[in-house]
Amino acid sequence: KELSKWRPEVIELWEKCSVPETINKETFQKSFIRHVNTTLARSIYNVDNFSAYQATAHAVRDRLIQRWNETQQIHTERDQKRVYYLSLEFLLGRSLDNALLNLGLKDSFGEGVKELGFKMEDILDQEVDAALGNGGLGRLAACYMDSLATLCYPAWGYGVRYTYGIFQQKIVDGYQDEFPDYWLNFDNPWELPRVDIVVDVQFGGHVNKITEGDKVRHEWIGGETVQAVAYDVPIPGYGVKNCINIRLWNSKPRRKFDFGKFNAGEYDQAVQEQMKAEFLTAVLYPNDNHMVGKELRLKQQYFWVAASLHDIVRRFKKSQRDWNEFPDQVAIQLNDTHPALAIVELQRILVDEERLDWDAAWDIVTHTFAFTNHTVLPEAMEKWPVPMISQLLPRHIQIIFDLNLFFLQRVEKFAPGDRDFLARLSIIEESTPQYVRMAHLAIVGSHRVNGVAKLHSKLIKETIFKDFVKYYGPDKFENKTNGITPRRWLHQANPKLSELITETLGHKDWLKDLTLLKKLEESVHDKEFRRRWMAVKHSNKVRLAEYIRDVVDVDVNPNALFDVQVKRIHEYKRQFMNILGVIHRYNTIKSMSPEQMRDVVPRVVIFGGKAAPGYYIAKLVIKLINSVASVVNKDSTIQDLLKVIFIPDYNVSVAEIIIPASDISQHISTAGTEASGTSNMKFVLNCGLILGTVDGANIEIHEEIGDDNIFMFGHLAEQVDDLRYAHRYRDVPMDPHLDAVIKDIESGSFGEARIFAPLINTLTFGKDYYLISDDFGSYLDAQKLVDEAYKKEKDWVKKSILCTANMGQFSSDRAIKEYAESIWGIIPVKV
Ligand code: T68
Repeated sequence: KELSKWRPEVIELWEKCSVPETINKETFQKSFIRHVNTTLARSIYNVDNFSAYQATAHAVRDRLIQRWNETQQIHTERDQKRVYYLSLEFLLGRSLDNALLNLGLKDSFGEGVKELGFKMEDILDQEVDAALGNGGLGRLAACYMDSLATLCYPAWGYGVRYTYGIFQQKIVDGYQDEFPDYWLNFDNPWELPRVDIVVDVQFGGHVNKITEGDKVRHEWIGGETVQAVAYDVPIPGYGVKNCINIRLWNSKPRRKFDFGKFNAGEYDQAVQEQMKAEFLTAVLYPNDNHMVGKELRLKQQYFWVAASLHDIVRRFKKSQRDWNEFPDQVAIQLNDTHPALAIVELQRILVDEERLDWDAAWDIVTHTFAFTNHTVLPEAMEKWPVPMISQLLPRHIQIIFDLNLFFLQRVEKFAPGDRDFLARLSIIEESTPQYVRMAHLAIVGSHRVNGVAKLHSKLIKETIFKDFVKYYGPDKFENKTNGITPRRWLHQANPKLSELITETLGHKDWLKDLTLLKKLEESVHDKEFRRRWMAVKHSNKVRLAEYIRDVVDVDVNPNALFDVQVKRIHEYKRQFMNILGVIHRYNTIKSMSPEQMRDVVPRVVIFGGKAAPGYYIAKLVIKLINSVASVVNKDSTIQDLLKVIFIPDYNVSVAEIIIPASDISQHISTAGTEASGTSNMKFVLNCGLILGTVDGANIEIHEEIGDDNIFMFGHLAEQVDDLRYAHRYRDVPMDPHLDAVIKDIESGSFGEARIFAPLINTLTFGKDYYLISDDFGSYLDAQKLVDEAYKKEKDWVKKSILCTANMGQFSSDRAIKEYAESIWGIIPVKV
């Protein structure tokens, strides 16, 4: 129909000209030079590495756009059910290397730039990370996009285009300092601005109640309007032509300028309102696993949800289907509760705008949404004050109360007279002021709820969502253990290991079916293979040692055991326990005779991670690590047997250097607190062993790789309540080794003791909520086992091989297939 307006010869010409050119070294070079000359307006006389990066990126982008277009066309033509992944965070990292590998262009482009006088590594190094996320949750969304594209599912991501990503961390005098991440400073070749796709989003105003015959309807007249502009980020699949889309929304003032104010001489105020609109998507809130009740955050959430739903509904309406087919065409996944307002927004659109009756609309809504929970920590549970929502979204708060009323009426029938049960399930917390519990809203509005690892999914059913399980029955609640993409986290981050695996298995299919790694087990008895495996690890350690020298100016020995803990700094993740263990190790070595020292395995203990800017205790942990590092690293009496490194500004690109170089990594959260963890998977896939607690995905990794290849310690989740109770109400003696370490800090061995007093108080006056004292003994024992095992080199390499070989389950491809089949009901559409 659309084509009929063109004459046949025009269509023919169009088709002739749009045949994609073949891609090889020569066509790449032409495209590179054309972009230098035209896109960058430079010439051979002034191309530096950065311009070379830009030109290469643009050459790749041209190809991505072709694939993106084809994919969108075919998905539109087929009009099959799509999944929309709503995530307030996408932690994508760099794109160039990933795109080259996924498109299979790495070799030809590498040669191409070399002939033009550049090194591919230098070019890749120019790219700044897209860091639109805090940690695990945002990175998970990025891995899932990679798998959705690779598995050819019809899928879109929806997020926010923050002007500032997660802050940059610098260490000044041992303390964390934050700097803005203005990542869009230079042009971003990985986004396609869609200036024509603009959605008006309203806030505030009032609601009109309109009576028509015996019917009442509501009309929301917004007070303030902000525009959402779409920026599309193409995500190429690996080894397929499919290229999916993440649509990020940017806020912008409405084109309409308040000339009334302007003419009244209030020019500055008129401009200020415009600027306020731009500020809406300016910054990513830098807190992970912690709720911050800022009004601007709530505004961000609604802005993004409203723009995304408008887009989704518009796409659905093009097919002119009946509304009750909506859930057959659309699945929406809520990545945590951040997009939970989408449930209310869809109900509002269906009832107020499309004039469906309430129950029919609610049936559509609940069959459309599914919700992933990522935490059981109480301080992370989102709840918003009713007065704040009322002011910002007056119609939505009415809908929330109505939804809650009808929901509680059903619950009342289920448990007549049980008022406590009703109060516990209610979407509204009856405090002063009242709060809206977003997790409750997400559960009530979804047909499926899932946790992110087996233990976590069990815990949510037994604790925070226990009453909902009683009401809905257990089938609404599922487990979907997280996964990681092997393309970025092995092939790209660890090219040497990837090559060795491909050579050994005789194919690259393992990159699409990670369970094929199992066959590596057969090679553990091959001495030459083991030698090469070790050599790869060693060269990755050399690469990290060079990086460490560059960023913190400390020399570390690549033959030492590299012991790594990199993740957001949080009390529940217990970096504090790690550094206390380091002090214990340091004091033990210091008390040794030269003879005894000969038997010690040299260690480099590496930390990295950001603390939320307002998280005082977490920031003190960073200071303590750096204070210990500065004492230990210059103590010549310990003969380089111990080094402590804090790598600043941990992000996706830095992770790609650190992870392949680890011998042991630590995942030591208090049992029951880390929902899953995903870096644990990355480390083990990269043949690093782990030292961990019985928590999150550690448990399933343990099941897969076996007892001999992992170091587990500490109390179990089911013991935690009793232990906490004991700390609270009884005088529990502190672990003696821990006591000695604390006394050492208090004596000023690592700088002024008073600095660390608040930190130490968390163990004493704070009643050791994270049970460091309870686990310290078994932690030190496990560390001893690590040292002993590392001395047996041959066995260690075998363990390391078995780690990689048994990680097949933890591919994000497996996770995405599970979501697609049991929650979304979508099928692949291959381009
Ligand atoms: C993480 N959560 C979990 N949250 O902590 C981790 N929170 O165990 C899990 O593996 C991962 O999610 C993926 O499932 C987060 O990363 C956040 O970053 C976050 C951000 C904003 C508000 C609350």
